[in-house]
Amino acid sequence: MTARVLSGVQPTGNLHLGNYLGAIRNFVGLQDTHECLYCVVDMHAITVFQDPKELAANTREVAAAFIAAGVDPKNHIVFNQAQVSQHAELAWVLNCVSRMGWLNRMTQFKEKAGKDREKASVGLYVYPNLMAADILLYKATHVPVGEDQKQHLELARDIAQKFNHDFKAEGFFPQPEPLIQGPATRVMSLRDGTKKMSKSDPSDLSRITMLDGPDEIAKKIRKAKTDTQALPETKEQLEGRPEAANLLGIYAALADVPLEAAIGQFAGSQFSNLKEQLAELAIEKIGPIGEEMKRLTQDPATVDAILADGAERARAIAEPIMAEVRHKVGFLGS
Ligand code: AQP
Repeated sequence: MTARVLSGVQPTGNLHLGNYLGAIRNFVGLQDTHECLYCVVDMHAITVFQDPKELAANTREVAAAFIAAGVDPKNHIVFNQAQVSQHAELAWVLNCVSRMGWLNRMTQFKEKAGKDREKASVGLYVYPNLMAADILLYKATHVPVGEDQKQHLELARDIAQKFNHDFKAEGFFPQPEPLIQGPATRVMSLRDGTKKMSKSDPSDLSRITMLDGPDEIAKKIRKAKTDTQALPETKEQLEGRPEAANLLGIYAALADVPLEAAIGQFAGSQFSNLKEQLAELAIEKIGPIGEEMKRLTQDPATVDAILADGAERARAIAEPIMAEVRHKVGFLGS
């Protein structure tokens, strides 16, 4: 079986360093060894209301981020989910395979729905089934994601297995493997090292976005929360020091060195030294990607053409697999 990669990012605005280090950056390296499909998951985004105009702009922005980071839309596939209707179609079938008990365990739903669960959309609840459909529609074997998506990936594996079992189709859907890579698989908020860096955090200072300029990047790192001790000498000493662990993890990921190397480099020094060098490095690595994203989004027709072309090629892979699914399920006319 060909090793096929699929991953997605939601166009919900405020694309940040966590999305980049946890996911998008890893998309790039996989292109040499795998056939890759990278998807702007606009259908996932609407599980929480999105202003239609903003959704369209954010969809182009995420596509631009993929390309600016180094994804090659000619040799691989970049598209937005809503242009390939088979995602929705397979998601319905998988809604009927997946179990309520499985979804009830999903921590992301609990976090996002919060206390007022009754008011959350049904889409938010079945989101992991749509994510399973995204992956299985292409029989993708590998899924590069941040740590927070691990549970959804495990669910996708369970759904694949149950579909194969229920429809007596041993080996039809492969078991997708999560690829959770690098020293920054869970980038934390700059304001609170125990909270994930996230698009929806009300504090702009909590995240570095891909469109931040040098001054904003430097300011956010300068203001990042710290503790009162000097930086540790060993990985074990990071225990109970979430802010130190986060800043050193980000530094290691951006410098492309193991966490141990970053710890060694700053052992015993003050946070101010780490912050200064981290700001310099982040500006050097993120700045040019943001500039290229801005350039690309100023030319929406080109981005739209890339997405349309990607969707056409995605459909060509998806439709024969979806046709087999219809047939296995017993839908007439298939
Ligand atoms: N903080 C993070 N560290 C590492 N990886 C992260 N990812 C997200 N946040 C971090 C990874 O980015 C990819 C795309 O994520 P998404 O578009 O599904 O968005 P999300 O996880 O909903 O992003 P946020 O920022 O967490 O949004 P909100 O605020 O809405 O909850 C995924 O591979 C994800 O693992």
